[in-house]
Amino acid sequence: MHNASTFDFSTKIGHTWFPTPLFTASGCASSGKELAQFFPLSEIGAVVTKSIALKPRLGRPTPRMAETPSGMLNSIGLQGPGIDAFLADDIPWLMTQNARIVVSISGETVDEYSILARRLRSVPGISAVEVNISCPNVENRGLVFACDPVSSRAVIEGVRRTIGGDIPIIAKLSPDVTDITEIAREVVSAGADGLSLINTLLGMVINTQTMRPHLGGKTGGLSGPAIRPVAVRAVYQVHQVLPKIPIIGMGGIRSGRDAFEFILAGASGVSVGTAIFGNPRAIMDVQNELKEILISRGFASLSEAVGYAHREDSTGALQRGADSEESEG
Ligand code: RRO
Repeated sequence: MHNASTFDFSTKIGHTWFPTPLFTASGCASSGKELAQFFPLSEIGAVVTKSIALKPRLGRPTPRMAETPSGMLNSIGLQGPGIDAFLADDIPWLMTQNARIVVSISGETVDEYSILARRLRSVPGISAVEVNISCPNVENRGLVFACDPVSSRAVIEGVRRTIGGDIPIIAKLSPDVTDITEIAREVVSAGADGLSLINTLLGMVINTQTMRPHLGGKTGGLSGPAIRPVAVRAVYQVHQVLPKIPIIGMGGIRSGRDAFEFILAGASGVSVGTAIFGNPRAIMDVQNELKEILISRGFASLSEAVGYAHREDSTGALQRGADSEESEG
């Protein structure tokens, strides 16, 4: 049996190495200032920052959140300080924390993504750039680039060309498409080194007292355990067609067991998002639990477990004590 000191928990995206596969999910921890009160940010794989736009944005009208069965809807609308203030304040602060940093970017046009990439190119201390082409809360659904293979490719090609070869690019995709593998193939051939799967699903709540949409922006992005099977399915499908491409899996992860499910589906890393709102230490809890599960199931490294569910031979799973696995939940 391996133990905590010999087990290799590290993961890689492009040429960047992370000591653990646990990431914050973009948008759920801003730039990490609040989370840093609860644990040292350097102890997780990386902080993935809230998607940053070129200019400061106030976001959508309130209310911006709604509770839903086993989840929540958000309609933030890319509120944020804009790239200048972000580079002046957030990045230097994250560096004082010794955090690994994945910067998430969001543009309204293909050119805006390239301009953002140019701004990041020479900034030291950035481990990767997450290119968010799947925000559901944009004014015009035509701006959800990840719903269209041609637009997805154009954004990623532009960022790749601008940012050069030194910083890995992770494309964040939407589950609201007929075939997510088609978009995944397109962005990878355009130069993405990894994929974040999945962004929120477009949803809606109507207030039955007012008889009107609850959210100021009417529709919002659905997250939390309600979407976990959709996310696991997306990771499984994409890993099947692109087995060498690192995937960061996310969608309703609350425990090490949930994270393990994503790893088995084919994720090389996992992000915790919505769970942070209820438990700011959730990501540390998931990290410790996932490591324990992997060791107890006899894996010598995280990478050995990535995509295990795709193996046809189930005897390995039995040897690893599948009979005694805790109940699904
Ligand atoms: O800011 C948002 O409303 C938002 C974004 Br950018 C996103 O990518 N996903 C989401 O659920 N909300």
